[in-house]
This record gives sequence, structure tokens and C-alpha cells, in this order.
Amino acid sequence: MARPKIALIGAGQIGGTLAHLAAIKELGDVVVFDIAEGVPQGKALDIAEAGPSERFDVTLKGTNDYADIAGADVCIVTAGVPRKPGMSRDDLLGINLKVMKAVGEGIRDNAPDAFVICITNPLDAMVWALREFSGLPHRKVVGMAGVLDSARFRHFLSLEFDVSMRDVTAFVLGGHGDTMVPLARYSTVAGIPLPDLVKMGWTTQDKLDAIVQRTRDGGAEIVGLLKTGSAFYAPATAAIEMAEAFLKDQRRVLPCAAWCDGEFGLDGLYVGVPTVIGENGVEKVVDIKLARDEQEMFDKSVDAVRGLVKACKGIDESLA
Ligand code: A3D
Repeated sequence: MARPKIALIGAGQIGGTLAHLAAIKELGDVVVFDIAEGVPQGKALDIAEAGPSERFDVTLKGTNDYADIAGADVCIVTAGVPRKPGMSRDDLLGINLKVMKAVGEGIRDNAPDAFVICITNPLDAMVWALREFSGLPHRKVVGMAGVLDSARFRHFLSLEFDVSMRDVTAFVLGGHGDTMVPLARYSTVAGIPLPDLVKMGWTTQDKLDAIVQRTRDGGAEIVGLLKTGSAFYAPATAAIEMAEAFLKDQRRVLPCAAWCDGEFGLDGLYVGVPTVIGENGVEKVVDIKLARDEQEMFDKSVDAVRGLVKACKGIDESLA
């Protein structure tokens, strides 16, 4: 049986890490595309040369030609520009929208059956634009944010409780940005919800609030430390988790920026919600009932995403 084909659009910090992880996990043959000449070729060769030590049997190819992504089963898109200190994700909108147009058309013409995972920021607007430009079915185009934001939340909670990260589950909903909504009552240690852990004296509400805020600021914390770019190891790992769920039809329940048309009372918008990911892409949006305060936070987040989508339509009239 032929190995799956994984196309990585963007060979920067995240793209290179994705290629390395996909090869080590033997998820499939990897094609790395970028407009920068030599960069995808150099990274693909460098990673291929790790094969004898890592003992993986997949091929890696770097390219500047979209024809090489033909027939890809998965496309992971990181093409564009990342944040620098002092920039918000939204500051990237104009420049990355143009990139989404080129990438969307490249995928439409060469890999129309792929499951597409967008990582480029501002995430919720870029995944919407990428879907519009590519014309692929909505269930086959998703954004990676919730898996990363939840992982950050889980990491901080495991530090607070001094327990294994494996036993901490967390849910983060809404847009990927300052309005993201970490849901405390759906986040647990071995099934015990966070509000119960506060009652049990494992932590205080103030400390929990501070962890929620640190999660919201998780991307900015790394940008502030790196100074020259944004996070890439954990973002790549999160996207690989989603790609694997699709390729292996795992039906994982993962928070993604997914198309909601009816779910959560939305009439056609990409926003972070719990989904089931399987062989058809988004098999289902898990339409949970939110408490009043959660709904208020979610609505604020939805408004912010709507604002960005409107701004995209203002910049590129083919989207209006
Ligand atoms: P970086 O290392 O700069 O890589 C981006 C790559 O895109 C570069 O190699 C560019 O040459 C390439 N590129 C630019 N224009 C095009 C084009 N038209 N076609 C193909 N390739 C192109 O950035 P990065 O890998 O650190 O980050 C990539 C994106 O992910 C940025 O927009 C970040 O803001 C975003 N990001 C999102 C998250 C989320 O959780 C959603 C987390 C971290 C970073």
C-alpha cells in the first residue's frame, strides 16, 4: 500500500519541525514547499540524513513548485509571517491574507482531496480565507490552535498540581487570541474538574485565574523570550496530533478552529470548538452547552473573529 503523502506549505521554524516529526513518526512521505529557494530543499535533505540514525523509512523532498504536492493526503500550512515582540496576531492580517490566496489556489489546483490544517496567524481568519481561496469542503479545512492552547493550559496546571501532564485534561475554546476561552469546569485532573480541585484545596481561585491568563498569553510569553519569532515546537506537535488523527482515522476529540454552521448558534464561522477528527476530516463538532459566563466569553471571542473576517473581506474583494 502506498504511504500517505504529507505536504508542508512553509518551510520555516514550524514547517521544519513538522517535517522532522512527520518523518520520525513515519506518518508518510513528506514534501516541503516554500517560496524561498533552497530552504525547503536544505531542510528536507538535512532531515532525510537523520533517517539512518532515527531509522525511518519515508522520503523527504523540498520544492518551490506546487506540482510536487500533487495528490497530498494532508497539507499543513505555516506559510506567512510570524509575530515579533510588540505585535499582535492581528497585525499579520494583510500580509498573510495574500499568502493564503497563493496557498489556497495551490492546494485547490494540486491537492483538492487533502485534509488541510492551517497554522498561519491570525488563525481563525486565515483558516476561513484559506477555505474560501481553496474551495475545499469545510470539513476538510481546519485550524490548529485549540490543541496547542489546551496543551499550554495542561502544562501550567500540571506544574501547579505537581502531577503528570498525562493526567491533566483541558478544554480551550473560542478564537486563538486574547479572547480565547479556557473552560475550567471541563478541565480535569484524572476526571476531577478544576472547580472541585479548588474546593479540595489543591489550588485557589486566584491561582487558577492567573493560570488561565498565562494560557491566554502563552504565545506572547514565548515571543517575548525568543525575540526573533514565535513558538514552533509545541505548535508543530499539536498539528501533527491532528494530522495523525485524520490519517489513522482515530476519531480523536480535539479542539480545532472548525466551521460552525448551526453549532454553538453560529451561522457560518470558523472558531475554536471541540471536534471529532477522523478519516473524513471534521466528523463532528461537539456542540456543548455553555454556562452564562462562558457564553459571554465565547461571544466576545466570536465577535473578535467576525471583525477579522470582515477586515479580510475589506482587503480582498474576491472574498466579499
Ligand atoms: P517562519 O519561520 O517565518 O516560516 C514561515 C515560512 O513561510 C518562511 O519560510 C517563508 O519563506 C514562508 N512563506 C512566506 N510566504 C510564502 C508563500 N507565499 N508560500 C509559501 N511559503 C511562504 O514562521 P513560523 O514557522 O515560526 O510560523 C508560521 C506561522 O504560524 C506564522 O503566521 C505564525 O504566526 C503562526 N503560528 C501560529 C500558531 C498557532 O497556534 C495558530 C503558533 C505559532 C505560530
